[in-house]
Amino acid sequence: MGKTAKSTKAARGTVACDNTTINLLKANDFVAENIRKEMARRGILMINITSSPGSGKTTLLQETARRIGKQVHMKILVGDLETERDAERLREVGAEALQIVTGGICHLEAQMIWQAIEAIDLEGVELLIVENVGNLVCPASFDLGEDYRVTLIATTEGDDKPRKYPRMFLTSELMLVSKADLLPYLPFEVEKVVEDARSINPDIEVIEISSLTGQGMDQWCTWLLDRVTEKKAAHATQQNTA
Ligand SMILES: Nc1nc2c(ncn2[C@@H]2O[C@H](COP(=O)(O)OP(=O)(O)O)[C@@H](O)[C@H]2O)c(=O)[nH]1
Ligand SMILES: [Mg+2]
Repeated sequence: MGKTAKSTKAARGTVACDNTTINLLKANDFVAENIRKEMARRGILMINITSSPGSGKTTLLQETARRIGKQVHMKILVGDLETERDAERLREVGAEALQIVTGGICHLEAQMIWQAIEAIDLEGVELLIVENVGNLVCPASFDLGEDYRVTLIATTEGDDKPRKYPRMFLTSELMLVSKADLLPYLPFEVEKVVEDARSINPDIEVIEISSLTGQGMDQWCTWLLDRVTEKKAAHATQQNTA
């Protein structure tokens, strides 16, 4: 390939828009903003759940669906590199879940969410939860158009993670210290994790939870339901002034 041909060819992972090439993250943010507008138009609260693999995201969502699935119309999108396993686990407890298989990509991107929401019926939905691919690194950089980002840190993964993966904690509104039932058996200091997370993001809220014993589940469900109420109130105000 000659030099000229090379220079006019859009690089992989870029979007050519008129004469402007928008880089991958800018393109992601453009789609994320459209998702945010669509969710605002519909009054749907959107939550992006992130964590390392195995920190308890799907188990938490199963337990959440069991507890508030009848009070609030909820749908779940769940991302993984391969398999439909998490969506199946969520459907087993009566949740409406759609699996996004990324085919090897280590995070969800806004355009994947856009495609997924076109494939599901959002009529009457009040809460859309996205379980991101298990990874504390890449998902931190991709805005999905969510209202809130919630990051789990499990007692089993060590209390040094916030400082090692700061961007995830910087961009999250809520940190759930999961598998709290295992605290008596592990060298994990909740105070240290909270201190480290707040040194990065002073506003981050914290709830200790255990999907197994139910510890913190009422607090988490109340947090979610309060945000659903706020979103609906903002939607109603917007419609009245339109
Ligand atoms: N002890 C304990 N184990 C948990 C808890 N939540 C999840 N697990 C276990 O942790 C493993 C990974 O959970 P999963 O929900 O699949 O994590 P994900 O990869 O973040 O979705 C499973 O074996 C769960 O049974 C919890 O609160 N306490
Ligand atoms: Mg999972």
